[in-house]
Amino acid sequence: MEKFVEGIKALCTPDSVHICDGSEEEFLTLAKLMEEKGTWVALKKRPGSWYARSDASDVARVEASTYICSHKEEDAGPTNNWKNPVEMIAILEPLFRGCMKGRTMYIIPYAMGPKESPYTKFGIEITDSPYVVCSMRIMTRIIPLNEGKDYVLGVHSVGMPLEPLQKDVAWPCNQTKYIAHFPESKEIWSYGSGYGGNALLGKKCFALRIASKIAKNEGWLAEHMLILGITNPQGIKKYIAAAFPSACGKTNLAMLKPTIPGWKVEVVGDDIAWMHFGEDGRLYAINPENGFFGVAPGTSRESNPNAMKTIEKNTIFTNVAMTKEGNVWWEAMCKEPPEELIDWKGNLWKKGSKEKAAQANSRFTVPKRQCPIYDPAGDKPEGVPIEVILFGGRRKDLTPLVLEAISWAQGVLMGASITSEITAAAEGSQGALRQDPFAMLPFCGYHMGDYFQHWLDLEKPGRIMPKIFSVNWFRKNVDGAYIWPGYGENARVLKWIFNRVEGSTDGTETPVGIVPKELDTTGLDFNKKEIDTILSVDPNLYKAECARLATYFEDTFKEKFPKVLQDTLARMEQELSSTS
Ligand code: O2Y
Ligand code: MN
Repeated sequence: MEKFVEGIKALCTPDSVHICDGSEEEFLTLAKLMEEKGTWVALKKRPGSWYARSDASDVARVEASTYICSHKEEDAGPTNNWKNPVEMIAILEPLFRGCMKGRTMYIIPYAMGPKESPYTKFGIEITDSPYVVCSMRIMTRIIPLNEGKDYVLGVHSVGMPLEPLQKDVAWPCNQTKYIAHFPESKEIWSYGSGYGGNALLGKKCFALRIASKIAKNEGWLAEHMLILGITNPQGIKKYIAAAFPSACGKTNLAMLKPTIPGWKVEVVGDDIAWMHFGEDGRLYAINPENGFFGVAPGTSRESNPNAMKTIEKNTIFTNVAMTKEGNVWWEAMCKEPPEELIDWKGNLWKKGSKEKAAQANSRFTVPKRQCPIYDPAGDKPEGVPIEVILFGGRRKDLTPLVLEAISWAQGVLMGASITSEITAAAEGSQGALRQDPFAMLPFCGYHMGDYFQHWLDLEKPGRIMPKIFSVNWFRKNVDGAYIWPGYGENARVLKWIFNRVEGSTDGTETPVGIVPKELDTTGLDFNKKEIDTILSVDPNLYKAECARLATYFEDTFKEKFPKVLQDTLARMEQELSSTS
């Protein structure tokens, strides 16, 4: 570790070096520094909260510039960009040479996972961005330098050295961007972006891309999953881990406020789960993160009242809009926007404007313990026992509201088959289908065919496997309106799932899984025929879907697509043929 830090210092030639301690004093010093530079604005209406506006070109993950650098191309697989590590270092070294001139190099030692957990892992992030230091203080646990071991080593630079007397900009970054992962040496090199998952290396880079490879080697799982606890009116509690592609309401589900009496949800995590089998054969999950980095637009008292309470204080807001009074605003936060705002680009915005006031990927960064429904068991070193794994997608037709896998293999196939319709017109072909196996497509640090096999191999004698379900909140009727009300009403679906695990409710077996015989819809104003439709399986439509999926798997993963999954899919297709 010392050698890495010394090497990076010699390469990047910063003006000064600061070893971070994660203290409040350090946070405030850096916050003031950023305030002076115009990077941060203190939010008068939210105690301890800050507002940041990024460069307009630096607003999201950069998948095209994200690489897995393994010695063999096959180890990165068809769904990752690949470069040989030697070649990648030859590209990166010249970019990093002198890149921190005129800046301070911050060394952040951090832990991913609860204190004293055997599953916690450690990282060092070297960065020249004070925004990253302050964000990492929320999203990870900053530790003394000598506390951790086996560090995943990371270096991040905004890629904008300063000449003497050169004035800095509010959001330094570089048009050239690289997010390079070296799973074999457990290193991360990130250049050119100061934003989110590109720059906060503990999150997607470490906790998913590097950790997924470590997990494969060590026999556990590093997943793009929320973790929630659900308690029934009798006081029985169960834990669910759930994978959804982006823009499918993961944070809303993690912080769900049930509409059905007597049911309670508590949140452990909203994005990442590390899961290990315990000696008792059960699967235990920890959330390696310490905070939430949630999407702001769409978050409201209706969609996610718990998130709204969580972000009342001590929150960093990035790329939302700001009010004259020193508060924040974003689309769908409330029915009526203020008359005037400063939009995410720093321009005056007036009510009725066609432009969005907040950037679509604008974010809040907030300590997880501020959430009113944060689960105290979320900090248990051994983690929480997972009884249910949920896979979700976004389909306007075909996939039922909820479906239970009949076997572990069928459940793994459900994860591998996650499909989402592209929603934003800006992304191009609206409505087109995007495959996102296990919601891990951008985050799996090795060959996804091997990843499927790893999931299959988890089932072993003596293990109590969680039950696997798929859900789809997004079915539409002929008029294009959502059939299922969603949000807090999703608790009704969780209730059915809970009761299936308890063995206290029935289902109807179909070739593609088990659908509810009955769902608690008491008090819901709904069209019975439409609800019946979304609770059933159309064999003809599903047959076509099986054929579509078979082609996708064969074309993408070729001989690495596990035979067990091929056979499971073929059997489903056959059974559908005999029922249609
Ligand atoms: O990584 C980013 O900067 C934006 S994307 C993101 C952020 C937090 C949690 N999840 C995601 C995601 O794309 O899954
Ligand atoms: Mn995510």
